[in-house]
Amino acid sequence: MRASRSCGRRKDGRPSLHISGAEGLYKAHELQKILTDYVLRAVSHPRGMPDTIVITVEKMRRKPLKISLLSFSTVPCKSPLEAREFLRTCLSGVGVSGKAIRSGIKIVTGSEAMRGASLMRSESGVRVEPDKARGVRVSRLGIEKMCEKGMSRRLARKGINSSTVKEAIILASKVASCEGVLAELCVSDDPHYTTGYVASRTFGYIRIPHIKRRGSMCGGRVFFIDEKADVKRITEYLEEMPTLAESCQ
Ligand code: WAQ
Ligand code: MG
Repeated sequence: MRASRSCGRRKDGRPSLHISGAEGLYKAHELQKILTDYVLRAVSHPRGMPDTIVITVEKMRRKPLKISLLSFSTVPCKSPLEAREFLRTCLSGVGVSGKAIRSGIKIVTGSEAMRGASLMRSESGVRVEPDKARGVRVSRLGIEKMCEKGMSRRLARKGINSSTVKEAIILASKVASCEGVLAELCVSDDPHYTTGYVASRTFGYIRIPHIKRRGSMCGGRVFFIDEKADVKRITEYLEEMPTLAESCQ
């Protein structure tokens, strides 16, 4: 699902403002409920009322690839400044250069939220996503029923069993499973949602409270990739390969 609002032609040539997006892999009998949920989500989003909602439903013709769900944790963090210190340490620990980290922070704190994510070379900090205005949109991702139950139970114990957190962990797990991706940085574009995360195969999914100030419309995602990684192969995997998270710790 993608929901947007037209706002005249903007400086960058983009005709509309991104409001909300969502995607998943579901069984046919779940379709009616999911469509209702997605429409409701689009029309009650804190970024505002959309004037266009596009929903695409596709039958998957290949079996989803089984991937493992990342482990998750939360760091105690009280301010955007502390958040930056923490995410710098995590990202440099997996080989992302200071330059790339600075460029990544610029993207997720910019007010022009993209619909998708930026792909960034982890040494040079060069952005290589094919469409800079749209970004790469991770799609065709789901979670196996038992795995979801286990995850919900563990999140509920911490009082954070929301669809925002669950969808973010599922997305981060697919991104981390992609060969050539080192790490991800995410800040929600919802003005009231101030918890972001960093994720990687090495350190899992780490939630970072107060990564942005309340009320800010900024947000975004950056996938840091190997300096020499094949951009086309990564984009195809993230956008098109169906994946199902299944193994839960
Ligand atoms: N593929 C690529 N990028 C995406 C996708 C996607 N499927 N969905 C969103 N983005 C990008 C896009 O640039 C958005 O502006 C940005 O990410 C933020 O999206 O554990 O809600 O849907 O409490 O606002 C983190 C949860 C929530 C932290 C993240 O992101 C926690 C969130 P949002
Ligand atoms: Mg959002």
